[in-house]
Amino acid sequence: MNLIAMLMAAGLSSAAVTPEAAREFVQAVEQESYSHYTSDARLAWINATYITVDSQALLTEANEESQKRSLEWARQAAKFLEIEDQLDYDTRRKLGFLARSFVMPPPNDPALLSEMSELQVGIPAQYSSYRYCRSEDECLDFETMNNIMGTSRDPQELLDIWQGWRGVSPGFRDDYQRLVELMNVGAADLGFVDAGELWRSGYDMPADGFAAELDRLVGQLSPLYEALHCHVRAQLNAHYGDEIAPATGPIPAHLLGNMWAQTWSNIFPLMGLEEANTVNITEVIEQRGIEELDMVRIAEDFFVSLGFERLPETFWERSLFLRPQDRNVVCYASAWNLDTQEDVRLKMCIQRNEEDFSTLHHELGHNYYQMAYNQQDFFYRASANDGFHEAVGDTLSLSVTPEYFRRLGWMDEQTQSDDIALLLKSALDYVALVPWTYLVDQWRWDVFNGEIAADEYNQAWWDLRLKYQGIAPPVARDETQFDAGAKYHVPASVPYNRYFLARILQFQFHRSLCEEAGYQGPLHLCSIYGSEAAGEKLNAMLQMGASRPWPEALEVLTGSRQMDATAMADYYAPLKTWLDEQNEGRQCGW
Ligand code: X8Z
Ligand code: ZN
Repeated sequence: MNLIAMLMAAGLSSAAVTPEAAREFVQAVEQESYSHYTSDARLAWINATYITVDSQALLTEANEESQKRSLEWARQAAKFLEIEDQLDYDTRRKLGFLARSFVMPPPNDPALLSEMSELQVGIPAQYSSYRYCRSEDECLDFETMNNIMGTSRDPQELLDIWQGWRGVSPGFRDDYQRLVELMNVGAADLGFVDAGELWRSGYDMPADGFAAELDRLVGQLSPLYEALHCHVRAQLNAHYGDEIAPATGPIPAHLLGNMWAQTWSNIFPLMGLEEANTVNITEVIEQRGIEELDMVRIAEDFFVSLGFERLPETFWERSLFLRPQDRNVVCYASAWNLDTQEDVRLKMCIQRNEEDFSTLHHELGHNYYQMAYNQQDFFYRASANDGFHEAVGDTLSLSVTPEYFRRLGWMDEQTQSDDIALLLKSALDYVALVPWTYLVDQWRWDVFNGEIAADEYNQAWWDLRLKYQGIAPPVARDETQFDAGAKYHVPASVPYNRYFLARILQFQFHRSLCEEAGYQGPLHLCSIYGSEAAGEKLNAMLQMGASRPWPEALEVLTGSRQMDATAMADYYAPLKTWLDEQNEGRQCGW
């Protein structure tokens, strides 16, 4: 049924703005949205696992159609929201979703809308098709390059790979700039100041309040981050010397073990605690011959130990687990649900290492969330807010402890683990992520609101990285480059604050689940593995989906309605004390 027919069927005319009409409208639209969901998802899946001219063209067309539909619905929803005081809870909440759940707000003008749809598909396709040729006959894909960033200690090689990857983005800098303009037109057409305000408006609180909330949370964690930065910089200096890794000022971005210096655990061996008894998961994977699919099974087993069902057979049949050799795919890991029921899938080019072991828990967290809320109304088949979706699997990763390794038989009973080493390794990922996950959208918000002009993209990017992360580029950068664009989520227009929220939430979740599991002791040694009580508690929140404002979902799991970074700060408190001792006499900051 097309839109007009649907509105007629719902007995609507533009004049009928009544609670009854609003309810019927929401019901009809919910049904129609659902009827398009699977075919749209299949097209997106095909395009992500088979990037060709044809799959892109089909997806572009379908995008355009669905954007047009959403736009009509958003307009109508806005009208009904004028009488929101008279509406029942569900109608009001669902209308709110219809009016503002856009990441890429479509402009009213059909020509602009179509242009946007093309960029929306084309820019990520360019990103995913990139290879860096370091010699005439050696062209590298992203996974290979990221592996080198994680394992090489040769500064020349690191620099070469770091620069080489940044060849991915200059080619779409102009396209991105145009996309920003179009998104702002679309946001304005929907009644928002700009696309950034629209992005900030999806959190059951005023957009400004949300921005202030992030500032509060990042502030709670900055002493911990600065202590970590100070110690890491000193260790890098000891390893590489003043020329490569100066003892003061910002850390050069190519030395931290990751393409974007976002997680740092790959340089744990340089932290001077090599002798500590932590389990090196990469080594275990190699020594025990654990294959890619075995890694997925291990992550699945964790969920099963909490009382969740096994993944459906179709998951194993339909997922993409390895990078195909014969075609371009979007390798960046993501978890899908093709029918909002049981057709869940993973799309990932799994590497047999510790980083991907953790990413697998992250991705299955998405899939289990999707299945937990599949009994909700269609519009509520989403997470409480986007940070919740990103936090589930990472919460489980905090339970990957020595106790868990013992249960897997990866560590013998006698081996004593070193608490500081464990905490440091974990902080190199999760604490390092804090300023990074905060600043990516600080940059985008300022790009959207014009504070960062189109000819300042790169300078502004590095200013933010310096300010919040204390990181600097290893070679001079200029405006012919587009270093923000070298991060997947920028060309793919995936909002990034969700990962910041997830850092805060995962520690709140972990604390509550450990309590539920009856655990007593330091939280970094708690593993909820095998606790059905914890699983039940988690599931109680997951199955709510987006049906209630996120503070209520948070309350169900943690008893609190507030996001609170003290759970994270407390978790790392013993490390903070140790770092402060190490840093004594050092000049910290940058
Ligand atoms: O993109 C992801 C997931 C998919 S939603 C692998 N993450 C962020 C990133 O890699 O940049 C997880 C942590 C941060
Ligand atoms: Zn994710």
